[in-house]
Amino acid sequence: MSGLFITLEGPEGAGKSTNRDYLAARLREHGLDVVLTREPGGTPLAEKVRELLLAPSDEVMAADTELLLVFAARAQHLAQVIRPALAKGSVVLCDRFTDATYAYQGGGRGLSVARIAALEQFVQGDLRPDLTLVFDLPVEVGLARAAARGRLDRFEQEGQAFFEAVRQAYLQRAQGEPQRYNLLDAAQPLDVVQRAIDALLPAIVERCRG
Ligand code: Z5A
Repeated sequence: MSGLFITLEGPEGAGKSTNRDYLAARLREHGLDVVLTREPGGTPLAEKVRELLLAPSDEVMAADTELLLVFAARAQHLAQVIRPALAKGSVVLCDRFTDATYAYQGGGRGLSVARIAALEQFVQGDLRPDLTLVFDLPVEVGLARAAARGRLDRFEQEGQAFFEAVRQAYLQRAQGEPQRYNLLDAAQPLDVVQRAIDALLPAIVERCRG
């Protein structure tokens, strides 16, 4: 038995967590076993790495350090949560995964795709998401949603140009592999976004059962 690995991606405040919970509820209505998780994080150890990554600090974190921490957390998450859940046939819904690395460390920090791809292969082997929902929205809309939550984390303190590069990296990846990615307009009201998710449900359920 092998499950289905679905990731949710997009810039800040795009609605990934909100819609991950919504999709989980819809899939459970169909009797599917769903595991909800997130990156960076998803295990106690990986959540500690997340704290290191998100905490604002006077010491500038080198881009390579950031990249290695992201993949260190991912290795733990894969070993403890994602691979076991897929092996028992669950649907894994993960809020961010390696597309975020291409977007933030690649697009945002300017690290090369080749370097990220080498670590991806090292840590994941051939495992890739079966389906990725990309929640796209203008940077200023997402930042306004994030700011409304209060204190900004280390990434959220970056400027507009960083987030524009992140957004463009997501869009490029989605265009490059349309069979894996579904691009959703996350600037729409939540009920409109969720109707778009509803439209994807039959195909997702069929793949889970297939
Ligand atoms: N990161 C990285 O650099 N490299 C990596 O490989 C990985 C991650 C995996 C933490 O991620 C950071 O880690 C992230 C990149 C980096 N950078 N930052 N910051 P995160 O996913 O935890 O952080 P986040 O993107 O800031 O999450 P978020 O702001 O919580 O966004 P979200 O999950 O997409 O949004 P949400 O919580 O569902 O919604 C935000 C608010 O908007 C909330 O009040 C909702 O009710 C509202 N909302 C949602 N959708 C709508 C619509 N459609 N209309 C109106 N309002 C809405």
